[in-house]
Parts: sequence; C-alpha cells; structure tokens
Amino acid sequence: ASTIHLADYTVPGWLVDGVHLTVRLAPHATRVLSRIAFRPNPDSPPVPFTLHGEDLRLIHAAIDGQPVTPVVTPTGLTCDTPRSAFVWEAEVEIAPAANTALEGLYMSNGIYCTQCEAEGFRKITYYPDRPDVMAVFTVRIEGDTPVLLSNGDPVAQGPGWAEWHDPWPKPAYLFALVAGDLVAHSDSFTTLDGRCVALNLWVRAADLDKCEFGMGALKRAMAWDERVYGLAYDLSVFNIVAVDDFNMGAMENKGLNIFNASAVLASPETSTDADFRRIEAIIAHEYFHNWTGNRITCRDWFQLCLKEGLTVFRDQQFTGDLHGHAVKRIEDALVMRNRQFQEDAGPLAHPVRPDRFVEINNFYTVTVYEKGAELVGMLKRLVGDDGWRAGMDLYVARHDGHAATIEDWLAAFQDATGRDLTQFMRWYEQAGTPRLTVTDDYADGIYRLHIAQTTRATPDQPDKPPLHIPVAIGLLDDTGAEVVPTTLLEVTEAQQTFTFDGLSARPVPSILRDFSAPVIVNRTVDAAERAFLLAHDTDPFNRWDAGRNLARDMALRLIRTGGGAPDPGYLAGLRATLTDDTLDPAFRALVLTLPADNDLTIALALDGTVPDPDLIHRVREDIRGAIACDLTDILPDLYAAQQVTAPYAPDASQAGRRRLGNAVLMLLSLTDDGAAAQAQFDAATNMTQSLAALGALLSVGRGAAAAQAFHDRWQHDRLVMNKWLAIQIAMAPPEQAVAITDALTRHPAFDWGNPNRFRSVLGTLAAHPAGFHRADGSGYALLADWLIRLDPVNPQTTARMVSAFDGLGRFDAGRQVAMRTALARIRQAPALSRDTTEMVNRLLR
Ligand code: BAL
Ligand code: ZN
Repeated sequence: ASTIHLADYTVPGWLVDGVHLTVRLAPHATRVLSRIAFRPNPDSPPVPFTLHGEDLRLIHAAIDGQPVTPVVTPTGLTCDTPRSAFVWEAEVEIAPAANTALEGLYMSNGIYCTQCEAEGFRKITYYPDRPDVMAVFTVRIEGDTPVLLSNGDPVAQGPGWAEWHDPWPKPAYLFALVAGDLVAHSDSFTTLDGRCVALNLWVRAADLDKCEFGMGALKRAMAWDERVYGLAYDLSVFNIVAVDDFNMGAMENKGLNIFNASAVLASPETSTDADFRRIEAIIAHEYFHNWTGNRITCRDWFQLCLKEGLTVFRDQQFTGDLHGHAVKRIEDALVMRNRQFQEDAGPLAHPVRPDRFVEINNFYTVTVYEKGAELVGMLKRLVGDDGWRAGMDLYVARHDGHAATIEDWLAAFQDATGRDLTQFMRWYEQAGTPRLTVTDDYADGIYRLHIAQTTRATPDQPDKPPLHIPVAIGLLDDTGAEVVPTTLLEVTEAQQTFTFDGLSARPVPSILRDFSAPVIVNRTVDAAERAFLLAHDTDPFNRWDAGRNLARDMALRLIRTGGGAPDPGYLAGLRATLTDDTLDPAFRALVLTLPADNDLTIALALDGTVPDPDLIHRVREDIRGAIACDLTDILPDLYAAQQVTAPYAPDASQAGRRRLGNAVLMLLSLTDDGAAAQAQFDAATNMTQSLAALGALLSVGRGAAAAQAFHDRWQHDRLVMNKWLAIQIAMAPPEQAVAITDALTRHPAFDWGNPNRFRSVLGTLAAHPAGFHRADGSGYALLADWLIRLDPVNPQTTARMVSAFDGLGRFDAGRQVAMRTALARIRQAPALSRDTTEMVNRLLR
C-alpha cells in the first residue's frame, strides 16, 4: 500500500452538482443506483474521470443515458467522458449482511446502517470519495423495514419506501442511511429564530426506556451552541440512531447521527455517572460537528484536526459550562498525560496535522483529537475571549459551505485579531511533547523566571524549532495570597527570562495554570512547596497538580529505590484536602487518585530509566496501602458523608459525591476485607454504586460471588455485560490478568465480532499495564492471537488496538523481544489489512 502525502494534494478534477441515489435494500444483494451530475473543475487542469469504489459489483453504467464500459480496478474505475458536464449513472450490488468491517453499508442486529467516514462511501457506490467534493444529495430508500432514514429533510414516504433530501452540500463521508425495526423517542427544539426542529432518537423497542437522558443532552447542546457561538441547527429534523456494532463512539452524518449504543443509551440502573457524562459529551460533540465539520468540512484528511480538535474543544467547553470547569480541565489534562504524551513518546508519534498516511483510519488518535483540542485552547488563550469569538465568526463566515485547511483556520484568527500566528502553526506540524525547564531567582525585589523549551526527536522529525507556548502563571506570597494574579507568558524562544519587579519577598510560583499548554514542566520543587500549593494555590488545576506532583515525585522515588514508606508530607496534605469540606468532592476524588502507571512509565523513560511495570504496579499498591492505613481514622466517616439519599440523578453534585465515596471505598476495602463494598453492592440501586462496589471487591480478591450475581442479573444486557467483562480484567492482579482475559474470551458472552465486546476484553487487558506487560510475554501473545483473528473481520478495530504495543522501545530487552515477536507474528498473518499493516510497520520501523 502506498503512502499518501499532504504535499501531493491536488484539487479535484471533477465537481458534483447533485447526487440522486436509489438504494434497494436486501441483506445479501442491495442494489444502489446513482445518478450524479458532474462538471469539470475550472480550477483543475483536465484530468481523466476516475471514481473510487471498493467491494462493489458493477451492474451497469451510463453517461448521459448512453451505456459505457469503464475500466474497473479493486479501488475504483476510470471512464472516457465528455470534457464538459455530464450525468453519470451506475447500478452496483453490495452485500451489507456480509460486511463485518463496519465501513460502508452494513447490518447490525438486523438494522441496516452506514459508516462512511473516512472512506466508506466508496463501498456503497462509485464516487469521488474525498471531502473536498461537496454535493446536494437526494436519496430514495426501498426496503421492507418500518423505518427508512437518510440525511436531511424527509420528502415523501410510502409503504416500503422513503425519500430524503439534504439541501446542504456535503462530502460523501457525511452520507448516512439507516433502515430497520426501530422506534423513536421524540421531542422537539425551537431555535432562537423560531424554527421548530423535530428530534428523534431511534432505538430498538427494548431500549426505549434509555433515551430520555440522551434527548435532554441533545437539547442542551443545541441551546448551548446557539447561546455561545450563535450557531443554530439548519434542518427540520435531527435524527440519532443507536446501533450495537460500531467501530467508533458515534458519527456526525448530516441530520442523521449514528451512535454506538454505548454512547447514547443511558439509565441509572445500567449506566454509571461516568457513562452519563460521556454520553452527554459525545451527543454534544456530534451535534457540534453540524457546524464544525459539516457546514465547514476538511479539504483533505490531513486536515482531520480542523474539525476534530475544534469540536473536541467545543464539547469540553460545553461540559465545563454545564458541570464545572475545574474538574473538567483536570480530566482533560489526565487524558493528555496518560494517553497523548505516551503516543508522543513512542513510535506512533505524529503531528496533530500529519503529513503522510497509508490508511487515514489509523489517525483518529488522541493526538489529532485531544492534542488538537489543546491547540485550539492555546489559540483561544493567545487571542483572548473577544479575539476568539471574532476569529470563530470570521472562520464560519468565510468558509461556510466549503472544505477548509488549517491554514484557513489560522488565517481567520490572524485576520480577525492582527496576531501573527506563523510560529503557532508549528504546533500543527511538529510531533512530540515539549518539555519546559523552569528555574527562578530572586534578588532586590526582582523575581525572574527562566523558561527553556525542548522537544525530543520523533519519527521523521529529528529537529524541533521552538514553539509559541502560552504559559499561564501566578505568584503567591507565603500566606497563599496572589501577588501576581494569573498572567499569560508567551514563550517563543528556546530560552527566555520573564521578570517581575516590585516584590517584597520571594514569591511561590504557580506554573502552567489551568494546564495552559500540553507540555511537561520540569522544575525542581521540594515537597514543602508542593504541599503549600496543594493547600493554597488559587488556581484549581495547579492545586490539584501540586498534590499529583507530590504523589508522583514520591512514587518515582520509591520506584527508583525499589520501595519504601510514603512521605509523611504527602499523607498530611492528602488528609487536609480530603477533610476540607469546602472542596468539591469530585476534586477531592481526583486528588486522591494516584498518578497512572502510564504517567509514571513515561516519566521514568524520559529520564532514561527503564520502567519495570511490575515494580510500578507494586509501588502504587504499596502507596495505596499506606494511604488506607494512615487515613484509617477518617475513611469511614468520609465514605458515609458522601452517601446520597436523594433519588439518583447524574448531576455533578451527586456524581461528585459518589466519585469520592467510591474512591474512598477502594481504600476502605484494603482494611475491611471488602465489608463496606459488599454492603454497597448488596444495597446498590444504580450502576455507579453497583459497579464500583464490584470493582472494590474484585480488587481485594473477594469479588467472585458479586461477579456471579452481577452476571446473573445483567446477562441479557449487552452494554452492562461489557462492563462485567471489563471490570474483571481491570481489577485483576497482574499475574492473573492474562489468564482471566483468556478465560473470558471463552465465555458465551464474548461475541468478539462486536467492537465493544472485543474492546471490553482485549482492550481492557491492553490498558492494564502490569497485566499486559507480563515479563513472559503472555499478554502480548494473547493480544496478538486475537488481533490476527480479528483483522480479516474488522481491520479498523484491529489496527487501533495494535497501538497497545507502542511501549516498544520503552521497556527492557526481554519485553522488547516479546513485543517484536508478537508484532512480527501479526505482520506475517495472511492477507493482513492495509490498516493493520501500516500500524505494525510504524511500530517496528
Ligand atoms: N468523525 C468521527 C466521529 C467523531 O469524531 O465525531
Ligand atoms: Zn468528532
């Protein structure tokens, strides 16, 4: 398979004025008739007429009504055509019931559905399947199912057929079609300008009781986008459909979002607080794409972050506005540190805007999405709130109805605000996590901060020029009062000094407030200063980060020395924070959460220490044990104080209390043999409490009976059974994780062709660092076995999960050999997909 380069972009040779599709549904022989008006692109030199197409059986083709015989290849066709506008007609046959890759038109539990991003439309019919070809679609669906849906507004329908028309020009990746025995949870939304929009959430009848929350989330998102960005919905109907088999979380098809059932169905009995939050965020994310992605789309797939980074940023803002920014910011930073920094530090590192790919599906990554959102956040900080809104307005006004680039995006902000963003552009092009080394000095009332930036080499990028980094700081006096409130320093050089004068004493600096840039800060800070910031920092993010840094420094010290006792200062700080009832319980729960294994692994690797996953796990467990012991006098009361007696609501206040209560329950279980957890499990009336109690019981080896009871109660519920499978692996002791995973792959519930199921089992093993990275290589071997089996069935999910091996290069020689052996075995699998081949090759290069 060949590599596609951004530098080779050329405009489309042919443009599309309109698309008429007739889809005659049948599980094994669906016929797709297309009538497409083409004209030469005046901005392109004359080029031959070519269309993408894969896995299609061409029945006939015609140009302006005259039959033609195109040259068909496995990836498309070419055909002699007039040099001027013409109408292309084709009829193809496809087999949705045989489509296990879940790209194009496929069937999920009897429901026809589609997934066309990034390049799935070419599996439905021949078409210029590239995002810069935008067209108005009219679709007729014929089928014997009660519900027949496509994009846009309904035109007409009768028994066995329906017609839809989408007036907004769109790229083919936003095409969608759904047909099946579905029922709707319906509602409506009136836009600020008074238009009534019909809202439907289509599900199987058995799931109708799990729609209310998702519908509310949709309405909140619609109102928020109007209020915050002045962006209103633009069709008469907005449909969401839940399907069981889906590679991603959800898809923003114009007017017809298709969702992984796990990302939309919610009920207190079956969903945790975290599920509710995630569902609300994903519904908002897909809705927000209506403007940032659909009305303004990407010129080419290299620009994926243009829509994804911006839309993630918008859903983060939305969640923060609804539920509190402090906790949201910490959670977003944790995703960066635990996952994105890891990607940046390994063989899969790539820029937020990659400049080459073999298979674009492999670039729906935490770098494109979450780091992409961080770049948007930095831009907002640099231009300020007014500049941000002016830039967004200009971006929308200029590019509405068009396919844009990152250059267009930054030009809108440059033009709206007058800021020079030339250097900022490097963030999009340069992979890797910058490290800031911060030192300071103070004399005669003058305080100076010295900041140096470096970014390590990443694949294909040995040299890294300096970035434009917004570093928010504040200075505190020894009572915790701010002597310099939050100030944005703009670091643009390799080394820079910032001076603050007129100070009466040496201040305590609070650096990188609100996680103002996705960087690692290196600064030698003693435990006393960290404890001071944990107690006093006025910036909630840095207050939390001070506690996390205390824990991290301590964990790293214990790892380096092979173990030992936790710092009394850390334990004292934790005690003070946990018992401070003025603090949000969710915030306290976050302070109680130890740095993840991944976070510690990266820190060790960056400092040249070979991380030992077993030792890291043991030290974390030792620290947890020491915390449980040290806080034993306060834990029962702290736990009791978080119990909610009001009827369940997934709001921030209740969820925060459950979060803290359940974090405390994990510690209590270490000292009471799971008694409190068993009591909570027995009394639980919602999934948050039930699952947390089951997890706590499993974590202390007392979970067998509860796991069985949970299974017996929920075996009919696919989504809950995913949790049941996952938690047994997540909570397994490292030495048992592989065996438990292996056993669960033999459980009747393990329907491995379903991506959610596969991820619940193998994905959970891959996310269990000490379990997956067994020194004997058994974790790698088991995952490889299953990826080899899944690849011919579902390349996309296989390829994404291959990234579990991106610790390659970080661990000891024995593990490296075992990882390479596993990857080599995958590479040798017969007819390995393009998706997986690219990932394995990137890992092994
Ligand atoms: N566009 C793919 C799914 C999402 O990011 O919304
Ligand atoms: Zn998205």
